[in-house]
Formats: sequence, C-alpha cells, structure tokens
Amino acid sequence: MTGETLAESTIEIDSYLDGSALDSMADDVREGLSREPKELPPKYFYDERGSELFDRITELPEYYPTRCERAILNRRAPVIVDLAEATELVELGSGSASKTRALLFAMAGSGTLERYLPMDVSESVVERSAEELAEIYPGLQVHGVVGDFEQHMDLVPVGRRPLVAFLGGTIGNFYPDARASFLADVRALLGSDGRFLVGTDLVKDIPTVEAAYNDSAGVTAEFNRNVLHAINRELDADFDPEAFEHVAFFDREQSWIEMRLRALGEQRVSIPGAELELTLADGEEIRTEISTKFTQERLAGELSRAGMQIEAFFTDPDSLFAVTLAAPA
Ligand code: AVJ
Repeated sequence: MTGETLAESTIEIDSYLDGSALDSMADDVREGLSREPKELPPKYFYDERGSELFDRITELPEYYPTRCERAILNRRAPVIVDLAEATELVELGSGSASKTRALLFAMAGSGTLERYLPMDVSESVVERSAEELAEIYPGLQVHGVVGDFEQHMDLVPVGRRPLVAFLGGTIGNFYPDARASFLADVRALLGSDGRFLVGTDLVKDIPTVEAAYNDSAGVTAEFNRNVLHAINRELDADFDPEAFEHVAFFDREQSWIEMRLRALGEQRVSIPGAELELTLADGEEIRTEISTKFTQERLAGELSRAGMQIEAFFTDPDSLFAVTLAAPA
C-alpha cells in the first residue's frame, strides 16, 4: 500500500415522482384506451419483468440495435468525448447504464470526468447505477434524478457544458410532435456549448427491421404482452394477456415499426384503477409502441428545428444504427 488516498465519491438523488406515478398511469390508460384506434404508452413495458424481457431482447440474434450501438460507442467514445469537452455526463433514461460505461471510461481516461447525472423513471435503476459508478470512479459526483424526461427535464441540475446522452434508439418511440418538444427541452439543457449524443435506428431493408421485432423465440411478443400484466397489477385490471397476439410491422409511410396487441376473440376487461370497463372486438388491436427509423437527413432536419446541428455522425459498418453528436446551432 502506498500513502495515496482516493477522493470520496458523492451520491445525491432527487425524486420528482412521489406518489403521482399511479395517477398518471391511470390517466394514460383511460385516455389511450378511449381513443380510436386504442393505444397504450410504451413506457409501461418497463417494470421489473419488462426490463428483464427487454434485456433478453437485446441479446437476440435478430435484434441488431443494441449490439450496433455498443460497437459504435466502444469504438468512438474517445473522439466523442474529445469533441464534447464535457466534464459531466447527463444520461436520459439511464436504464442499466451499460452503454454509458464506454463514455464514462473515455471521460475518466482523458481526466475530464467530474459528474454523472442519470435520469430515469425507475428509482431502483437510478440508485443502482449511481452506486455502481460511484464505486468504479473514486471522486465522481453522482447526481441522480428520478423523473420522466417528458415532464421533468428542466429539473436536471446541469452544470456548464454537459454531454447529454439519449441512447438506445428510444427517441424513435416519440410521435413527431412529442419528439420536437423533447428536442427543444434537450436544447435548453445544453446551454451555450453543451453537446447532445443520440442513438437512432436507421432506415433499412424491411425484412431486417421486421425480424428485429418478430423474433423467433417470442421474447418480443412476451415483452409486448407485459404492458397488460403491468396494468393488471397496478390498476387491478383483468386482462388475459394470453388472449392477445403480438403484431409488429413496418409502416413505410411513417417510417416506423408499429407494435400492436390483437384480441383473440372478444375481450371484456375491467380496469378499476382507471375507472374503466371496455370491450374489445375479436381481432381489435391496441397500438403499444412505435419505433421510428431515421435517415441522417431527417435527423438533421429535426435537430435543426430544435436549434442544434450535427457535429459528428457515426454508424456501424452496415449502417444499421447511428450515434449522432449534436451541438447548439
Ligand atoms: C428501447 C425503445 C429502443 O424501439 O427498438 C424493442 C424497444 N420494442 N423491441 C425499440 C423495443 C420492441 C426499443 N427501444
């Protein structure tokens, strides 16, 4: 042992979800299922079981996005970090933070890493990644935010010149209007010289993209039905998840994958927690997710309308997926 002492890491966590999560699920479910066509928001896939199913999806041979994004980040993290000149990393929807490791590692390597700010709707996810990273990087200040990036982004306590990362291709889950307002919020977070790092799935041949959402092991189907399990548990509902068939197809016009649950036979469902009773006709579908596939041009246009410009655009060798660094315009 030498006499060297390691700086203490610090952890601070702010929570903005206290108690209101159940109310907003009830509102979302009531609102979505009263619409025509019926719809449920994808964020309710990700309870404990859903997060495990999603982790399994990322390991499927057909599901290329996670592998591609990880390969891009592993290879390009040093140049991304050089360009960003950031001392802090803000991660929106931090999930298991596994891909952020490459970025934090590169920031630590260049001696610039001071703060990590993970934001996620799941308190346990924020706590776990805060604790793990505080341990790996002595001296790191971790400031976690438990909140919804569609509602609480302005509460992220950013410092000067943050690198704001939104990985995984989750930006594709927004409808165009919601994405425009999300991007405006990101732009506000950047201040005058922060950077935005975003992962996007790219337009490609339809069989490849459809296979990624119709895996042969049926994991995506189970992940899709998990939203019904979550509603049963949280809102005391009585969906029979096995009476719904998984449907996923590419909509060329919108350039998005759409996932649906199709009723096998008429379904009468009661959802006491949302004060809702409904009947689904045989074959009726509930839209559960859209996952937009981008071109570089479309992404550049959307970033530009939010006051940002592309500084670097990285893809895997087959151009299946992209990681884009954007700066204030
Ligand atoms: C986590 C939103 C990026 O859209 O590909 C995976 C979710 N849905 N398989 C995606 C998902 C079905 C995933 N994102």
